[in-house]
Amino acid sequence: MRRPTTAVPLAVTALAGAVLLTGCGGSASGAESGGSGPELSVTSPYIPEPVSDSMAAGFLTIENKGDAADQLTSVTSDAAGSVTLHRTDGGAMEQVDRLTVPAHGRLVFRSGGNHLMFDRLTTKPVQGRTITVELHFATSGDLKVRMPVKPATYNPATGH
Ligand SMILES: [Cu+2]
Repeated sequence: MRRPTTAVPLAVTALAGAVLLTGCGGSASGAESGGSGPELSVTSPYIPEPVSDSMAAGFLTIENKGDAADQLTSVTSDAAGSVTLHRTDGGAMEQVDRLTVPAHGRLVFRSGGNHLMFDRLTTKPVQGRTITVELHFATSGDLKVRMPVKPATYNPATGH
């Protein structure tokens, strides 16, 4: 759990601000033209069996076929005391309050990038089990996702 240096988050914040402004302009014009709003679906959820008894990471892809962006604002699960959103920037990981699912785009969680972080596990994710999480979105509301526990070395690209 490395914390980024002070210089990194400042640069990241500036960058994220620029992206956000562009995103706002896009969704505003989408609303004016009577867009359909976000249409979310989840693919390839999984949790690699963790070494730790208390912590685990989770990965999935959230697709948005709609005309408006949405924001993943929090995640909850009966299997963990807390689930937080993390992103990885320049090799350092940081917790974030929310992540954007762009219109006609996707938000990808993958090893070495964005991930869900399960803390204070109440159910140990053992291979073959399924952990249920609830994703909370700013616009779309709640989405329940069943995340299968895969081997620690699982690679979603190969399915092994
Ligand atoms: Cu993390």
